[in-house]
Amino acid sequence: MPVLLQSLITRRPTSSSIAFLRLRKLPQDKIENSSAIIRSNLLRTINRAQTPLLAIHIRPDGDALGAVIALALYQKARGQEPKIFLPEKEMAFIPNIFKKIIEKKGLEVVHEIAGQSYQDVILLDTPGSHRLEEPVRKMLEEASGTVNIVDIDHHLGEKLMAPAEKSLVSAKVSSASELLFSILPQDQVSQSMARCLLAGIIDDTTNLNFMVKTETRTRVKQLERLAGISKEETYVSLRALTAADQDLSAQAIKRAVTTSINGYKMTWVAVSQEELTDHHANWRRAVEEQIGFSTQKPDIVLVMYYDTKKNVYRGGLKAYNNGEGLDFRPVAKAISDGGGHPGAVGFNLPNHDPKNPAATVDMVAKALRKESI
Ligand SMILES: [Mn+2]
Repeated sequence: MPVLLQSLITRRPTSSSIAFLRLRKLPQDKIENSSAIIRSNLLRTINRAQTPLLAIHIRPDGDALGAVIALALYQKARGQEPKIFLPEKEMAFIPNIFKKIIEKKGLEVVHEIAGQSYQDVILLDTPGSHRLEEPVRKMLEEASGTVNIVDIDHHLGEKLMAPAEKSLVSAKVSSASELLFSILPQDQVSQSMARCLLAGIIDDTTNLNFMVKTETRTRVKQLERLAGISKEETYVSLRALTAADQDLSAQAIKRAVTTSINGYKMTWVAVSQEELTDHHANWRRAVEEQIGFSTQKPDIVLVMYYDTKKNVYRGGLKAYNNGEGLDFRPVAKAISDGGGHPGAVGFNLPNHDPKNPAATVDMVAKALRKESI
């Protein structure tokens, strides 16, 4: 065996290699890190950054958007020049409630980073660097050490993306929006900022049905006052629900039926072709998540409905509560060559009789049992 290899294998740590290990910056996990010192650290950096880049996670949800837009509004009002990074392709998916504020307040959104250098980067609602948009991740990797990174997040367990003293991480809040609200000076939260923060909390909590923490309700009440709009109105505009959607959702939820499958609680609801008009658009997600996040705590939600675009009855299975972790893909495949994600699948129901939805439920239940769910 070559001497070098031999020495590598048999090497014992010397005193200098131990010192090296101690000095080396080991990757640290995101743990609760929200002391008063961290909060004031964060606010100081937020207040000082002259032209920061603000970035959020890929495929941003309402919480990420609400938090990043609220922060941009706050900094802009103080005379700073924040830039929000959002890929061009995401622009079409930004809910109107946010789009209007970006336009009305003239917030700067950038789609590229190439060539630009930023002294400060503020990350929001992003669990780890694998959830950053590619250009942002690349820039942070290349500029390692020279960029001042700040992180505001409510996901624990992933790797830190900023130094611990610049990472405000807390799971005592519902959302990044709530966390940001908790550090901003109350008298500097404008109506537009409040609308964004409220929308962020309502999106992550599905209208306060999920992840509600000790102070969430109080903060939502404060934000409703500052925003001059209720959480219900916010939920409706976030989900882009029409009046017809709201009526249908309410009716559908009332008639939902719960049954048991191999120890899992499955709640189902059926919506027929006759119930749907041109005024219905986004009712399905509202029905499904309001059932899923309800106090009944079903593990599986089955929605059977007429798909007005595909002109066929379809079914959707979604996992909630104890059902999280189930894989419905084999079931969707078996029913009618359907598919999707493990916990959320769709499939055609060519033999569905809207007058007898229970028969379809039996068929789906059989398929679920057969795939040993
Ligand atoms: Mn979030």
